[in-house]
Amino acid sequence: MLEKVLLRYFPAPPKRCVILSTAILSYVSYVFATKSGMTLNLTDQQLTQFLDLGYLILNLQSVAAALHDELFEEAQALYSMHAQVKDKRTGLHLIADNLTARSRLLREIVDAPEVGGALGDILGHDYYRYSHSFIHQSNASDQTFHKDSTYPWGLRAGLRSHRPNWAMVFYYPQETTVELGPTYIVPGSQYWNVNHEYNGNVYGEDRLNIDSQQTQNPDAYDLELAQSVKALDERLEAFPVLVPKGAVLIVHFDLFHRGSRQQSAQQRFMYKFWYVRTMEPRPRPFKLEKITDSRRFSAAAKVGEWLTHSPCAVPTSSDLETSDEASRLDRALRLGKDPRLLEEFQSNTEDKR
Ligand SMILES: O=C(O)CCC(=O)C(=O)O
Repeated sequence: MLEKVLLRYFPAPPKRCVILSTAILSYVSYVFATKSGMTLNLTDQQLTQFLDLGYLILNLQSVAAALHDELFEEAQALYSMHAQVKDKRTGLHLIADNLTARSRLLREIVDAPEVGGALGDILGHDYYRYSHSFIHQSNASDQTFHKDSTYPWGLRAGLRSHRPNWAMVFYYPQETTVELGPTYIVPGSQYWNVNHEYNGNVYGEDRLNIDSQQTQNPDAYDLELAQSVKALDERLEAFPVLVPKGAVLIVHFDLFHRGSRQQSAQQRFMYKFWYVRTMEPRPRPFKLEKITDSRRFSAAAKVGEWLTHSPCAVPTSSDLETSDEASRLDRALRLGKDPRLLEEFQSNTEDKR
């Protein structure tokens, strides 16, 4: 219908009309979805934060507070059943995978308009919830910083991408303090890498200090973990996600993060979900705002342009000198079409890419 109207008033070649009408329709449906209250879309500031720092914290105003207590109890019950089951695989199925299919209460969280709006803006409105999910309980151990494997259960497969083709949702059914063992994240680390693509390695979680063992002295280990972040990039800094009951953390799939040890008798649960994009990004109005580390500007702008079809002004540069990974990436993205770079990006070895 829209195409017919456009053809009557703008007698352009049909292909151009189709492109124009698709763009207008996408824009109109974006505005309609935003205004109608079906989802709560991200502001430019929130989307910029996601592109820059790789995470967003959402408080779900649309959900009754009592729901979080019920989901805390549900996690507790599943973990006590898990402790009693002898067969490891059966036990694991109680706390992992297809969790939303088994819990009506949990569906209220993932279906909340705040979650749907954010995921719709990051992954496109036809996003898909992958079957892998997990209820994490803090325990006596500290995890090392890692990116989740690109295949469930720690296996190595697929490629990482600056573009948000995948994202994770962490949901906390209780207020989370340092004593309870919060998740630590490294804001901005979604664009920096470690190379673990050596011979025969099937370990998919790209861990920092991969061979490290938790020491007896927790303070010394905290320091070692903080130093592993500095070794990746001097300007990166991890922080604990201390959130009120019922908060949701949305993270870029490649953000470095870790679980931390429990320092109190109280339990802490975190429900984790993986989400995936199923369609190319559609146009939406967007203005990139301030980026906290100028070395991330080109990456945020390039990904922002791809994600929204709105221009984000990537400055050009002809400097190919290398120093730290952050600056190399920044220059690479500014150079854009340099054939030497395209060749390196298509290399089969992670070192070169
Ligand atoms: O338990 C947490 O807070 C984090 C768990 C985690 O890092 C993971 O499952 O990848």
